[in-house]
Amino acid sequence: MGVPETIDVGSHVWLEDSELAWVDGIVFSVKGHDIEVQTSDGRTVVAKLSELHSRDAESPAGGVDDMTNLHYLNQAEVLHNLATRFQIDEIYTYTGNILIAVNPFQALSHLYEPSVMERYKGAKMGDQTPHVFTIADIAYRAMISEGKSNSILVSGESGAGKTETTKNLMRYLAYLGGNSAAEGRTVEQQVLESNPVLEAFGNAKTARNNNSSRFGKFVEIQFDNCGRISGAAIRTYLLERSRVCQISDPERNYHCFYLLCAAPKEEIEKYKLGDPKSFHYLNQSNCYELVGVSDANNYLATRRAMDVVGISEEEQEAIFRVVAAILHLGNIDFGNEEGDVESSVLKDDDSKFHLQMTANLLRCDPKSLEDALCKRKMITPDDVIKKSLDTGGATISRDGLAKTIYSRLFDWLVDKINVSIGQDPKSKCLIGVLDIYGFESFQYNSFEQLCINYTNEKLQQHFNQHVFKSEQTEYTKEEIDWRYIEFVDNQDVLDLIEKKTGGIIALLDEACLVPKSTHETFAQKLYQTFKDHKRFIKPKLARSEFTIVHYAGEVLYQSEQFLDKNKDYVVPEHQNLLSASECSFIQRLFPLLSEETSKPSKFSSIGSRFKLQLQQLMEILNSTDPHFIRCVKPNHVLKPSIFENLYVMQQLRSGGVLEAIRIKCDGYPAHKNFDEFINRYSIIAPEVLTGSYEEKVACKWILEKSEITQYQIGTTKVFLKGNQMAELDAQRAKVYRNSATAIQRKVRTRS
Ligand code: AOV
Ligand code: MG
Repeated sequence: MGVPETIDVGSHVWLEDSELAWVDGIVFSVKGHDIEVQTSDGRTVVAKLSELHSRDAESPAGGVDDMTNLHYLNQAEVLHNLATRFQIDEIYTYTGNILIAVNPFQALSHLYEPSVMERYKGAKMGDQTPHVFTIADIAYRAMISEGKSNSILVSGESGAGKTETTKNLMRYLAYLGGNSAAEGRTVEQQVLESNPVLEAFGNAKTARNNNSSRFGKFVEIQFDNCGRISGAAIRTYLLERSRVCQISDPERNYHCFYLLCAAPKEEIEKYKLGDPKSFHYLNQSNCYELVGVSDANNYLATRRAMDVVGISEEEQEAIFRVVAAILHLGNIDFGNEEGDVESSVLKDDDSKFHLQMTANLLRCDPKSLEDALCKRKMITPDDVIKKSLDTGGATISRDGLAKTIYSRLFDWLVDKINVSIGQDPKSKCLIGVLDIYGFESFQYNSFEQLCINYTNEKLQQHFNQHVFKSEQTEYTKEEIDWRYIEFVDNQDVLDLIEKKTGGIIALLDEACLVPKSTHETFAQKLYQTFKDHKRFIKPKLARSEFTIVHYAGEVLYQSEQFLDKNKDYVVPEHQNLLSASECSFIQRLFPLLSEETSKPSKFSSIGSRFKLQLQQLMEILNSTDPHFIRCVKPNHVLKPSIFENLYVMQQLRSGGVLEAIRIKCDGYPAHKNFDEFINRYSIIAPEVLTGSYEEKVACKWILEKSEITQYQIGTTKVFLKGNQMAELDAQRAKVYRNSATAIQRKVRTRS
């Protein structure tokens, strides 16, 4: 892309560099294929033509708003443009109609003030500096004028700024569609305040992001005929359950645990809490506090947000009581009675205290809780017996209970918010905003990472299809002269994961159903099945690990916990314990099940359900007009003003931004049907309308009269380069102006 074909001495160039991606320099001499470049950092380097890109030495100091307007369109210029803008806090840049948002890692509050929203209201792309508000505004106007649902898809890797961007989009939509005359809590307030509530329970500090979303979210904002927000629905996807009882340094558990430990004194006393360091579920990591964040303030803010979304005082009390119970539950340890390693008992007085506390808070019987943790009912041909679990089994049982309670609590919150905001059954149009966990590649990648990365593959394909396929299919259909642009299609990765028979999820389900399977037999099955798959790698000497070559890079997965994590199964002892709780809130989290659904043989697959949810999401997205925002993380250290070139470059490449730029510019960004084109522009050449005329010929004539070159005429449409439509509009406006002046003159001479 953009490599010069020949080069002269004195040319300004970008030179490939292993550390900076590109350095700028000037061609000093050309000897055959060897080009000597003097770089701005004082080196002389001999390079090949293919290692150079043209550099625009006269580029505007503040960069350009839209990459498609770059004088030289190449990777180095694109990167330089983003970096230049980033240094002056211009974090938003368009690439055609895709918005690129670089995370500033500092509060730029002047960008989001109400007066700024006012300014962006109804403004066209290009009228104002690029902004998320423009994207929201365009989606809103398109929805009103075309009566069609729109969606805004925010993507980018973990910590790139998706959630913050989504919140700004929602604030702006609430501003546009808000009902200032309404009394009491408005729908839009509830929609906005659902964010802090869900973040308290579904976000946590990870190695990549201090406020990482550990669930996916699609918010459908519904509008009435007048364009006012009339309802909303929040769908969430796969909360990471393992975090509740397992974290590693320097991560944290879900925010709500730390918020509650920082609650006012009465609550701490009531729940017998205290220092987060004293709880096993929190002290597996050394990180307790977040820089610049007050858990105490956030606790109060979360309670206020809960009020707004319609969670009653009693419900809030029950929610935090359950959160406290989980902390105490995690501190119950198990030991053996002398000489009996097969069974387990409470380890010490401390464990007895925490058991008592957990039972109190969950409003259940302490002895039943102890039995539910340490014993299992076994059905033999003759009898039903209670078998003791060993200490390992009891610990797994304890953690399983904690995860189940927490995920039921989270689902309850989402349902409650949905019921309280309410859906508008009459609404015909919606704007969907998608904020889903970004691509993840950690040192240890488990089932959750597979699901997260699978989601990102799906969305990447949607983006590809939209930007690339739709554009190219159109050109081919219209039989215009068009060079096919190659792009990396990821259908093969998707097949690898989701294919109905023989995909990874299907094989995992199979393994979960066969009693003797282990993660190793599962991995062996993968190795056999995908021996020759381009996107699957068996690492040397691996027994249970595997690598998937994702669109955004390779990820090594450890399969140890895959089988367990894929099983959505609540132990009947836990179910019975909690459905008998004296607290109606907890009872409702665990409604009684029919005998059929509570059988252990009834396997319900989390992976398959997730796959289905994703399919449904894609169906919704496919029925809407999409708008894309690509978030970019400028550095690994989460600090302001640092722009790591190579890291940004990799994100632009893997996110398809570079190819999107190329296709936009190489192709014809503006398309118009013949009749629409004639309707709009025949005023420039009215003679084309006389008598019977052929549409195609008429279009051609209008274009020639306007002195537009390089256009293409397809079988039903006219295709134009980026700025040609604006040029035609300018000519059309001029004709109107002239005729208006002529009419005025006539009127004046008559009177
Ligand atoms: P993510 O949603 O993309 O990650 P976030 O939206 O949580 O990332 O952004 C991470 C952090 O970057 C935020 O907590 C802010 O500190 C900062 N940030 C992002 N955007 C802005 C902005 N526009 N202005 C100021 N600061 C910002 V993940 O949820 O991990 O994939 O699963
Ligand atoms: Mg997020």
